[in-house]
Amino acid sequence: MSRLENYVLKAYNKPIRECSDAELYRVLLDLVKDLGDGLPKHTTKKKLYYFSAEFLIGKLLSNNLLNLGIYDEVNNELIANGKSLLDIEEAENEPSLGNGGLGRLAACFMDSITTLGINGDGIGLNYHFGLFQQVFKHNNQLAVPDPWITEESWLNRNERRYQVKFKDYTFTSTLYDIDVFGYHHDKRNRLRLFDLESVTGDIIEEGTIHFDKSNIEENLTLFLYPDDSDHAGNLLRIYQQYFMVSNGAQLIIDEALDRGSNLRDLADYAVIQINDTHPALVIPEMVRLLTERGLSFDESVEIVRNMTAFTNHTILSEALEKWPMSDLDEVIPEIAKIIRRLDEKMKAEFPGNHAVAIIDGHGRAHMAHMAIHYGFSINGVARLHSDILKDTELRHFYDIYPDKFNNKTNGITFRRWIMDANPELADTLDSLISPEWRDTADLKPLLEYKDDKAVITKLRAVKFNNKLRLKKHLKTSQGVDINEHSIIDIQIKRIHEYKRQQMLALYIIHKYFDIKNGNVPKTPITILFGGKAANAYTIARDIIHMILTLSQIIDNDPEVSPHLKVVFVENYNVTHAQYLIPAADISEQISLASKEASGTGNMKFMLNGALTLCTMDGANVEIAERVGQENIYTFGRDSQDIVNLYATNGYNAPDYYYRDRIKPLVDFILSPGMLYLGDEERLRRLHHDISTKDYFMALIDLEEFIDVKEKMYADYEDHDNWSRRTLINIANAGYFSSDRTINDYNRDIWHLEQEHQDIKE
Ligand code: Z57
Repeated sequence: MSRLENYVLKAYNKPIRECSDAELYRVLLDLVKDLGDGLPKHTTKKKLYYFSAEFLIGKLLSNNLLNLGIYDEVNNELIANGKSLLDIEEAENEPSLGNGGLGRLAACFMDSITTLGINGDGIGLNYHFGLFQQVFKHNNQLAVPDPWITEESWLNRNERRYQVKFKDYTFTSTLYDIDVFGYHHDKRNRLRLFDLESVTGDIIEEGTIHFDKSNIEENLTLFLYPDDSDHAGNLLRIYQQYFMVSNGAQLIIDEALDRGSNLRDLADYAVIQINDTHPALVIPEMVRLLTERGLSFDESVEIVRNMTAFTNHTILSEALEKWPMSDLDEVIPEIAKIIRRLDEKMKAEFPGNHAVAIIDGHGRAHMAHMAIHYGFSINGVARLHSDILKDTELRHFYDIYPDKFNNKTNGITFRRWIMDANPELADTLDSLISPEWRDTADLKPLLEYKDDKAVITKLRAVKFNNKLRLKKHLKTSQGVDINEHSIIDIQIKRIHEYKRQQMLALYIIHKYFDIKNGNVPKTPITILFGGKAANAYTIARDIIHMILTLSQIIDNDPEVSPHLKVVFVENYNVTHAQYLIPAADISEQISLASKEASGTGNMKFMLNGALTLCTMDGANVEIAERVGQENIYTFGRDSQDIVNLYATNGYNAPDYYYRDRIKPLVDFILSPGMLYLGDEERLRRLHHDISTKDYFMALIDLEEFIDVKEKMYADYEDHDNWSRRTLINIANAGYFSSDRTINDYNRDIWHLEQEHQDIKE
């Protein structure tokens, strides 16, 4: 009897074929957890703690089966019994413990850390409602709570508990662990998600979330802040952050003591990576804990400095947290006191250098500044971004600490983003270049086939099948029909002015006019958007409204709808992404240069054989460098131009708005048809914003964008050459494996023992 049959029989006393999908899900959950429990533990002296407010892990069943190496075995047995793993995974809720790129990066990193055989856990919070679910109603985004935790889940209750002291409360935490498995490797790591038992969830209301300050006890881990590079500071956020880092720091000390540390040598036992500013309070908290255990302040500070490294993910100042000292005094006075001492200590060392102060002239504590002074490493997430940090945003820090600065270009895990999301492409690669790429991420051997007609045709067939799969998915998930023979053109990411979804919308208006004028495209075009807007971010919600209204106008127009379709995928998340990305022909990466620190969706599309349409921003620069100018479409002002324009106040939206090619497109937002179907207040506000302010300069690159899109659609008609260039993109994607990224972090920052080093690039 097979392992699975055995489990099913024990649980339900019947054969596999008589079980429901929900029953099989439960059995597989148990089976995987038991396998995990049987794996050996890491025994190394030093351990990594990756602190992050977000871990956007996605559904785990297939991914865990894949990493444990039993995916095929289980899948085949299910098929033989008339079941499907995909249907079974429908029973799993996607944990919504992240907003966007930063949270997803943390999830990819945990996979790679484990796959490389590094001893490292993730430290975070177990938000009961995670990020809100996005629902569209009257062409508007509504935010609905997402109670993702079910009775049986990947969360394992841990017996560890810690006391966390605030000014007005002392809480006892609880801890949930989620196992993280590495691909083909036997040692497991864990995500350690701290929680509070008293959190109930009663105070959630449809669409809005009420925060009653006197009720921290019931609110602390209730929800994830719906921000992405967009700031909504308040006391609850300080409560959450301190709760996370205090638990994490106590865990580090306990585990290090268990392994033989005497605390003076703590930096030999632990290294902390701070993912953006959200966990930066771990620095004063660790100082507090060490002084409480008898070490001097200065000694504690040096230990903490030697064990802490910081990653910056943005240059948008509103996302770089600055806490008013008065707020810190109100919530965590002891920590506020330590921050003041850290500030004094640093000011004594750099007298008069106001640019590098922790506490500024307005009494606000800059979390990034604290993390740079009191850590040993600061890195950006793509080469261009790291250069901008050194030359512009953090140049005063670079002047005093040049050796702390380094770059770690982001990456993505190939387990989820090709093996799980695009099995047909993965199998094709196996048969062409041998399955070795699954361990090495080396896809370069594929280049040998770039002129092989049969291979080109095969890649095209795989793409077509993925379009069919997406079609079916969109039909069941939101009742939308797309044409599987159309060009699939996708922009999926959080909605933000700097990412310029509004610019793509203006292009769609151009195309709409063009088709009305009789210029029908040879191949029909489907443009898909996906992404949530922070609910308090009005203009972002206006942009969603504009796109939804526009798509309705197109659907209603029989002259246009056979040639152009616009879909806004509702509630975009990791699960949707796994269907969308493999089906894409065109990857939209059109941020205003300098503003997108890296991007990681860009890498996923490339790996899945889409061609990129991009500005020279973030990691797009490195993608372009690898595939060569003939195999990517770039346009727009570069980051130097944009940085200069901001510095000199040199951009004036009306200069662009009044151009002949632009004005009619922007004015369409206020056309009778749009006003008839849409919400006048939203549309007027958006029109006014774009035509007068346009802070993120959607209009500056619009004409060039239109031209390059037309060229791209025209080039698509040469099918063989298009597919040949997708092959070149796939073949060069190896560098963007998060295994390479983590290998770099470990080599340059963490210096941990690493069991596996199969990385090629
Ligand atoms: C977030 O998702 C990112 C940066 C932030 O400061 C916050 Br808050 C959230 C993103 C960047 O915008 C992306 O460019 C980057 O690829 C991603 O973090 C991972 O580094």
